[in-house]
Amino acid sequence: MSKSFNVAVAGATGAVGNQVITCLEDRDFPVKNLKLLATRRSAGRKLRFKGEELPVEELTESSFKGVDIGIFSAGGAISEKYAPVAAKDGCIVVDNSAAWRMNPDVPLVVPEVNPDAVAKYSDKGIIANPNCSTIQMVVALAPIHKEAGIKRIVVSTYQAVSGTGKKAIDELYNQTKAILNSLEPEKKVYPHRIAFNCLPHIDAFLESGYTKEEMKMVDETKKILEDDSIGITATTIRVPVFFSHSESINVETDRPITPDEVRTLLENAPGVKVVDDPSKNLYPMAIDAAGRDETFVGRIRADESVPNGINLWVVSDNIRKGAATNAVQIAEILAQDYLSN
Ligand code: 3JN
Repeated sequence: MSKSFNVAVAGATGAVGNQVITCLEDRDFPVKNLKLLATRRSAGRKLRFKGEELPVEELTESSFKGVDIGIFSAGGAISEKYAPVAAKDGCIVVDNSAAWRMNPDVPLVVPEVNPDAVAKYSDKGIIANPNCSTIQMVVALAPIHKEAGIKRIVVSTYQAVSGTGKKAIDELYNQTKAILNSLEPEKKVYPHRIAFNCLPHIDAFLESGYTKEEMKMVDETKKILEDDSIGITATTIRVPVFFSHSESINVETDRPITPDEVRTLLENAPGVKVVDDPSKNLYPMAIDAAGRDETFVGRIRADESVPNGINLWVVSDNIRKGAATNAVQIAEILAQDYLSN
């Protein structure tokens, strides 16, 4: 019989944690025992897994004893404090926050791109899951980088409110309803109204004028592709969409590559689905990507303003591939390649 594992989900009641539980079930991850962890406020709630109602327990220092894999989606502060505690107890942490991503002793993994980096988990017992906007970009760009060498990336994102969490999903819904009923919309989550609006502001602003979200895309992409020489600049925008982030990406390559070559490369790339037939109005859209695990790519065309330029439109479900699915895929690599003997 193949092995099964004790798994803990930290932040089980949040938007990503909930999806992690669904992904473990959908992908039939070999779970022996599932422990659902959250703050004391959520303890006692019940969540469904494989037809059973499991209790949510309070996350404490002793939560990880006997746990093989801990998937953390409880925010940076919890990860910073509890990931090393869990690792000390022999639990391998797959962390969804930014807390450990740029630590040189922690691998930053997108299974379609750098699965072998998982091996480095043994340094600290922690593996980091990249930011959602980074994940879908590298899934689409890694095959192009391998084939033609990417010199420069200019990316603009159109990010769904679910990236902020449940309260932002409610805010978009409530503001839209209020406005359509000629009522004054309330704002609690974002500094401005998000309904019928776009905010060029995701995460905190830095002295440089960039936001932290923009710099996560720059720094994490270089780490995952193991190439500090790529020039990357990002503009991240919050849009009134519930699920799936969309990205307009312009790349310049070292060697020439045609849009047809890019199309063929991406049609054969793991985790990618090319949707690119403008004659039939076919291109990736947030509403089609929601609930799916693939990264959808379309509008592949030459940027004729530079010698080796390509433009792409890349869409993926930020809660699934951008967070939960990617984390569970990492757990699958651990289970198959590192923990089965
Ligand atoms: O806003 C989005 O669409 C993605 C948000 C990600 C996020 C939000 C709060 C804190 C992160 C992240 O994953 O980078 C963090 C964080 O862990 O710093």
